Amino acid sequence: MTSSHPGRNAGLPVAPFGQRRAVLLLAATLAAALLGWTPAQPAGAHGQLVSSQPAADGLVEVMPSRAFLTFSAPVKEVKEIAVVGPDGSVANGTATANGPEVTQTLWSGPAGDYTMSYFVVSEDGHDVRGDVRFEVGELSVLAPGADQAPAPARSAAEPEDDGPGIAIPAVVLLLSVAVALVLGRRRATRSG
Ligand SMILES: [Cu+2]
Repeated sequence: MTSSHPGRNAGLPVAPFGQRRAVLLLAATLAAALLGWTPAQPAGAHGQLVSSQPAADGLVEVMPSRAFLTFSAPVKEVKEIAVVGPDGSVANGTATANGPEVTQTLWSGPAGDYTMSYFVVSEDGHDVRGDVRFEVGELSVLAPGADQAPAPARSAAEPEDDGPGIAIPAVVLLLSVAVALVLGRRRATRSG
């Protein structure tokens, strides 16, 4: 484009700047309207995995007969639920979706590490996929350090929550003791 070259435009009649800007704005607005531009409006909600059974990083003593996956939005279609362990796949048949919940029937499987991979289509038409890792086995059988493993311990002990509840009354108590001591001493000096 050479039209912006100052030498070529010099002699041409040019609309005042303000007027030109108004025309540009109007043109842009019309173009946007013609293109049907609107802020992206998904047809449905985009789902994410909210919880599962077996739970992520969880330990189950025996392989359950069914696995459940709960999403934050309805599942339109299940592409695949795979549950693979030490002896291969334990997925028994095709998974079914009921609203936001997906159910997969399972064969029994030996103790060990399992990965449940999900691939579903969310309400808004987007693919949602991921892995849930869990373990089948008895607590006593686990190697040392495994009892520090995530899910059960994490929900049981949340020390931060108790922090302020104890700390604030303690501070208040200390402050009142200090105030009482100061007042008491003042009163003592005044009377004595
Ligand atoms: Cu989406």
